[in-house]
Amino acid sequence: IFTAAEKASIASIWSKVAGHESAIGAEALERLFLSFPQSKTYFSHFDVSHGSKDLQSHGGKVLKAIGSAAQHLNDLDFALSSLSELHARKLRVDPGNFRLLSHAIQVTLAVHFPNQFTAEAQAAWDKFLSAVSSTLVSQYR
Ligand code: ZNH
Repeated sequence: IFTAAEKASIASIWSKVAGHESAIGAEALERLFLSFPQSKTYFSHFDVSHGSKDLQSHGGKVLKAIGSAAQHLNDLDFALSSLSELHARKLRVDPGNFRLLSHAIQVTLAVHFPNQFTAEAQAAWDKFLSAVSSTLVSQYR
């Protein structure tokens, strides 16, 4: 459950990201892989060098999924149901990695949008990305 102020913070930062999903997503993944090398093990089939096509393309997919979640804050379970199924049934990513990716995304937002990324916005994004992460791991068993 998000307050009106949290929803406004999420929407305001998302409006800056929209249109730049691949670049922001690639940077977030690069930060994840550099800071937490173990997270790279899921992507052994990727070229993870700086700015690679694989980073751009996968980063774009991840950020677009987050953008679509940002549009469905009241209904994340429904909005993310097929992605939850994919992560639980097929990818089986260790749930701890979601927190690390959420952190890398927040650092990337902070670097690009310092004026928008206030303490309130950071708290709202942290809550939002945690909610997305819990939804994506909700079908694990
Ligand atoms: Zn994930 C995939 C989203 C987290 C790993 N993903 C994916 C996709 C998307 C996503 C959209 C695509 C799908 C299709 O294609 O259909 N993710 C996401 C999100 C998140 C995530 C939103 C949070 C927020 N992931 C994650 C993590 C990890 C992962 C944390 C680890 C580290 N994913 C993954 C993989 C894949 C995916 C491995 C597959 C890739 C390829 O392409 O191969």
